[in-house]
Amino acid sequence: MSSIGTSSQETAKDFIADIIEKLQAQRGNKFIFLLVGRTGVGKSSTINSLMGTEIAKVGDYEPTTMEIKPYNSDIKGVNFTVIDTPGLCDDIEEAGNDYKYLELMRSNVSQVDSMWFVSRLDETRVTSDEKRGIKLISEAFKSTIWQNAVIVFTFAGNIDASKYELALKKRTELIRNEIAKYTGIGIANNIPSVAVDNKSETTPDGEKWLAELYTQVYARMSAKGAAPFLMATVERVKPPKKEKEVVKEVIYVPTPVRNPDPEETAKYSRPIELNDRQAEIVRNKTSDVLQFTVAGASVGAAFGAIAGPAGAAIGGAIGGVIGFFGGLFGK
Ligand SMILES: Nc1nc2c(ncn2[C@@H]2O[C@H](COP(=O)(O)OP(=O)(O)OP(=O)(O)O)[C@@H](O)[C@H]2O)c(=O)[nH]1
Ligand SMILES: [Mg+2]
Repeated sequence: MSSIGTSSQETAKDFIADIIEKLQAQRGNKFIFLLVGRTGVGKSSTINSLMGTEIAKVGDYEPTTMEIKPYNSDIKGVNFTVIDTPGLCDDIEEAGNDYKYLELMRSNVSQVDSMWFVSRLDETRVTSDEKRGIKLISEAFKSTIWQNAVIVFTFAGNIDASKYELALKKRTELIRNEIAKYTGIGIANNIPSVAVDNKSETTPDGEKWLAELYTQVYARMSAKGAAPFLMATVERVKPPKKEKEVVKEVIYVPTPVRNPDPEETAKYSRPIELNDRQAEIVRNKTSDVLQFTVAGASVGAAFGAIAGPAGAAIGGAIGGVIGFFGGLFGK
C-alpha cells in the first residue's frame, strides 16, 4: 500500500469518521418488511433465507381470518419487523370484507421499507386472489409503496432449465401489468423480479439466487430502512474476491437474536456472495444512502485499505459495515 499518498489516506480517514457518525445516527432506526402473497408460496422461507435466521415459522398455516401479523426481531442490535399478511391474497370467507382489512392495514402499518410480492414461478397466471391483494395494497398505501417493492418468484427449481428465462420474463410481465393498473406502467416496469428456490442454493440457470435477492431488496429499500438493513445483514455479505488479494476476515461478537431454533437457523445462515454487477449496485445504493462519494482511484484504494482494520477495531454492527467497505470500495 506504499503507493497511497498521505493526502488520500487523510481523506479516507475523514470519510470513515463521517460514515461512522452517519451510521451511529441511524443505529436506532428500524426497518420494516411487508410480505404479500398467497398462503404457502414461501414468504416465511424466503425472509428467513435473506435474514439468515429463523424469523418466521415455515409451515402449513391455513388462514381462516384476514390479519396483520408482525414479527419483531433484532440482528446485531438492529431492530426490524416483518409484517405477514395472512388472508390478503387468499380466497377465504372473510374476503368480502376488504374495507376492514384496509383499515387494519392503514392503522397498524405506519412504515414499510421493503415490500415483497411473492408468487410461485411454477404458476402460469395471476390468480384472482393475487389481483385482489395487489388492489388492496395499492389502495391501503400510496402507490409509491411499489417503489420499495420487489417481486419474488419462489419454487424456481420446479421449472425446467430450458424454460426458466422465458417463465421468469412472462410471469414478471403479467404481475407488472396487474400492478400498473394502480401505479401506471412507469412505476410497475421498474419493479425488479427475483427468482429463488428455498430448497436449493441455485436457480435453474445455475446462479446463486441469495445474492441477487439481497442486492435487489437493498437497492429498492427506502432511504430510512437501508442503513439499518445494511448494519443487520452485512456480516454475511461478501464482496467479490479480487484476484491475488486476501480478503481480511473481520471478527464479530454475535448479538443474541430472538430464540430462533438453532437447527433452523443453521439452515438459513448462508453467506451472501456478491458478483461484480451486484457489488456495483450495492456500492451505488450505499453511497446514496450514506451520502458520500469515493472520488478518485487513490482515495478508493486508501479507503479500502483503512476500512478493513478500522472496522475490525470498532466491532459490532457499525464496525461490520466499515469492515465490509474495505472489500466493497477497495481498489
Ligand atoms: N421446493 C420449494 N419449496 C418451498 C419453497 N419455498 C417454500 N417452500 C416450502 O413450501 C412450504 C410453505 O413455505 P412457507 O415459507 O411457510 O410459505 P408462506 O408463504 O410463509 O406460507 P404461510 O405463512 O402459511 O402463508 C414449506 O413446506 C416450505 O418448505 C421453494 O422455493 N421451493
Ligand atoms: Mg409464512
